[in-house]
Amino acid sequence: MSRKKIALIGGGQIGGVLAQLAAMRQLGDVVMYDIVEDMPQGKTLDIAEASRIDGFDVSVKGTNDYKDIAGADIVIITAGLPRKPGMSRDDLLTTNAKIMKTVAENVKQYAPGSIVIIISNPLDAMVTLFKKVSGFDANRVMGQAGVLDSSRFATFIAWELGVSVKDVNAMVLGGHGDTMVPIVRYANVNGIPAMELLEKKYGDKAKAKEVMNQMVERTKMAGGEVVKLLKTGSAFYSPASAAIAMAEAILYDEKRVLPVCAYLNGEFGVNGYYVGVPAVLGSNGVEKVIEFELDNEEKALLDNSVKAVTNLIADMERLGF
Ligand code: TXD
Repeated sequence: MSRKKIALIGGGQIGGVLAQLAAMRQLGDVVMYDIVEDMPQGKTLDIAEASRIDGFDVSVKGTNDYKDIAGADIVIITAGLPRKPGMSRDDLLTTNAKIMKTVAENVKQYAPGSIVIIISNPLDAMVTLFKKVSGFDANRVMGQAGVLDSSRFATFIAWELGVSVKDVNAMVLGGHGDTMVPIVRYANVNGIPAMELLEKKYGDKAKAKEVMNQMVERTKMAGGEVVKLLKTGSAFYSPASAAIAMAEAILYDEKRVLPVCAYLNGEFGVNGYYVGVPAVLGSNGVEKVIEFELDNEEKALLDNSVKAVTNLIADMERLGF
């Protein structure tokens, strides 16, 4: 079996952690592309020089030439600019859509057999545009949001209940924005409903609900909480970990059930849009979207989130993409 190849488009904050994690877990040979001259070469040289210490023997290389991504099995995209002072949402959408269009054309040309995980914001729009420009089948183009948002939710529940986060299962669906939908009803600790444990802890249903609501709100705003503390950028360790978990599920054909920004064909009543839903990830990418019954409140929240996504896509189309 030949070694797998992972191409990273964008060698910024998240790209750097992706390269290090992919190397340390020996997922395959890593190529990091960025438009900034020398920077991806410098970052990957730094990572490669730790190989003796960390004990990995995959190759880690940086490049400014798309030719070097040829033959990639997985492409993870973080290319794009963050919002700068004075920049409107439309300005950012236009800038990043231009970048994503170029990225998609090059991935199509140089890595036509790859499976693509997109991280760049605004996520739901960037995934949609990549699929449109590349013409790749929907199962081979997905976005990362839910794995991270769910991990944040699980982390807050674990802290609140004083249990290991390894035993907490929690899922967040919907678009990657303030309208995301943490599914409280199914949040559990090794199968025991988290709400039941909160009620036991506080001996009061109303108080338990209030504490859960606080965790739901913190999850929705978790990206902003990190931005506020960092002041010069957004979260980068955890988004990289999330995308690596998705890449592993694909490379090792794990059939993991993860919340993924996936193309919907009528599932959850949505047709022709990318939305965060549980899906089976394996060697064919998004192999199956898993539908389940939502109660009325969850359904209303998901509809609201889908509306935010359709508005975003309409904005992008209005801007000519
Ligand atoms: O969960 C999620 N999906 C996210 C998404 C969580 C956190 C941050 N999220 C978004 O990821 C964030 O809003 C950004 O749109 C991306 C990447 O975040 P990162 O923190 O890595 O941004 P950087 O450090 O600014 O890196 C972006 C890199 C930088 O090195 C640029 O030189 C490069 O993108 N860039 C390009 N690469 C290739 N091709 C082109 N055209 C290009 N333009 C800029």
